[in-house]
Amino acid sequence: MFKKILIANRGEIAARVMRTCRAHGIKTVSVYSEADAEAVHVKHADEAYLLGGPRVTESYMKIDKILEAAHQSKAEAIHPGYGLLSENAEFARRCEEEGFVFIGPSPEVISEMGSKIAARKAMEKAGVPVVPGITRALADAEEAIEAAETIGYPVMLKASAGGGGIGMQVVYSADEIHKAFEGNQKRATDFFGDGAMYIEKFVENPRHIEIQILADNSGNTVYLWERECSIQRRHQKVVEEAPSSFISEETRRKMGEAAVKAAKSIGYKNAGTIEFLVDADQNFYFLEMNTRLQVEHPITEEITGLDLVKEQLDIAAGKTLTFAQQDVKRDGHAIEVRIYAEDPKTFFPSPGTITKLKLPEGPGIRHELAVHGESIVTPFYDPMIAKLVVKGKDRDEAIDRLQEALSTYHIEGIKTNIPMLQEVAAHEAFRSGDTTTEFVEKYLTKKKKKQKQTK
Ligand code: MV4
Repeated sequence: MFKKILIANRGEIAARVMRTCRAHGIKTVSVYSEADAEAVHVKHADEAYLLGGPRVTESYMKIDKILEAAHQSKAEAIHPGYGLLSENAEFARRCEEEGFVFIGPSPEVISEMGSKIAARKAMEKAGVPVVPGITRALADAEEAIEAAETIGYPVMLKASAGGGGIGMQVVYSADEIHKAFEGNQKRATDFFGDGAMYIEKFVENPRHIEIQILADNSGNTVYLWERECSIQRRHQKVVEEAPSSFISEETRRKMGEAAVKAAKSIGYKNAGTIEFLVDADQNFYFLEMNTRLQVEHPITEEITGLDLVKEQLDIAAGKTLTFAQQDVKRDGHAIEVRIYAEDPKTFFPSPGTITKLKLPEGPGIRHELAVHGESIVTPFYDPMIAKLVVKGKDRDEAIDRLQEALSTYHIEGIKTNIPMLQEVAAHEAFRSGDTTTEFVEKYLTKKKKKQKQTK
C-alpha cells in the first residue's frame, strides 16, 4: 500500500479521502489556494503546499504546480477527487509520466468517456442499450434534421463534450433545429473547445439512475447497486438515494450487469459510475460514464458497508478485490442531500463567514463537511459546503431521519438551501417515490407560486 498520497482537490472530498488515508496509516499531502489557507483540507493534512491564487485556474487546475508538490513531498500516488482535474486525461497521463500512480482509470479511458459520441460508440459495440439516436458528429443543422426525421421528434440535441446541460436542447421540429443548432454548437465550442454535436430521441420524464462499479487490475468487475439522483435543479443534484424505490429487482440486476459489461468492454479500472436514463416502463439507456469517485458515493457506502476510497486505493496499489458479486451486501436505505451556500429564494451563491455550526447527531446520521465553525465561504469555488447522509432500515425511516436532521441543522452567517431540502423531504410526492427529473419544476416551483398568490 502507498505510504503517502497527494489529494489534488479541496473541500469535503479532500477531507473525505484523507479520513480513509488516516485510518490506514497513509500520510496525506494537500494542495491549496491563497483563499484556502484556513480550509478544512489544509487543517486535516500532514503536509500542505500552496499552489497559487484563489481562482481555480491559478491553483487547483495547475497541473505543473500540483506535480511539483507531489515531487517535493515524495507522494507515491495522486487522488483527484471529483470535479477540477478528476476527468482530465492529460492530468492522469502527466501523473503517470512523472512516476505517480493516478488513482483512477487510464488516461485513454478518461478521454474515450469524455467524448459522449465515442462513449456511445463503445456502448453500442459492447451491446449496452443507448438512447435511440445517431452516433456521429453532425456537420450542420441540415444533417441534424435528416437524422431527426429518422429518429422521430422530439429529439435532444447534445454536445459531445457536454454534460451538465451545456450545449443541450430539446427540439420538436426541423424549424427548431434550424434555430437551435448553431447556438448550441457555439456554446459547446466556447465551453469545451469541441463543437461536435449529436442527437438522441428525447426520453420524457425519465429517472436518472446510475450504477457504481469497481474494477481491479486482475479482471474482476463488480456492481455496487444503484443510486437514484433524479431530483436535480438546473443539472445540479439536490437529493440522491440508494436503492432506487422505482426499479424492480429484475431491472436492478439487468442494469448492474449492463454496467459491468460496459466497464469491461472499455478496460475500465478503479471506481466508476455508469449513468442511465430509465423511462416509465423501466427501459434503461446508457447516458454517460463518470470516470471518478462521485459526490454521492456515501449512499452506496451506507448500503454496502464498503469504504469506496479504500477500494480505490487498494485497486490503484494493484490489489485484487476481496469480494465477488454475490458477496456485495445491500442493507437499508440511504439518502444524501447537498447543502449549498446559496440564497434559498434566489438560488444565488451566498458567500460569507460561518459564525456558528451546530450539526444534528444520532443513529443513521453522517456528515461530510467542507467547513468548520469559523469557515469563510469564498465566491471562488463550488458553493456546496456539506453533505448530510442519513440511513434507515427502510426508505420511510431514512426520510423520517432526514426530516429530523434537517430541522436541527444550524448554520449561522451564510444562507443555505436547507429550506428547500426540507420542502423536498416533507413533500408527499417525495414520500411516495415520485422522484423524476421533473420533481423540482413540478412540485417546488409551482408550490412557491401558489404560496405567493394566497398571501
Ligand atoms: C437526456 C434527457 C432526455 N432524453 N437525454 C441532462 C444532463 C445530461 N448529462 C443528460 N441530460 C439529459 N439527457 C435524452 N435523450 C434528459 C436529460 C435531463 C436530465 C437527466 C438526468 C437528470 C436530470 C435531468 C434534467 C433535465 C434533462
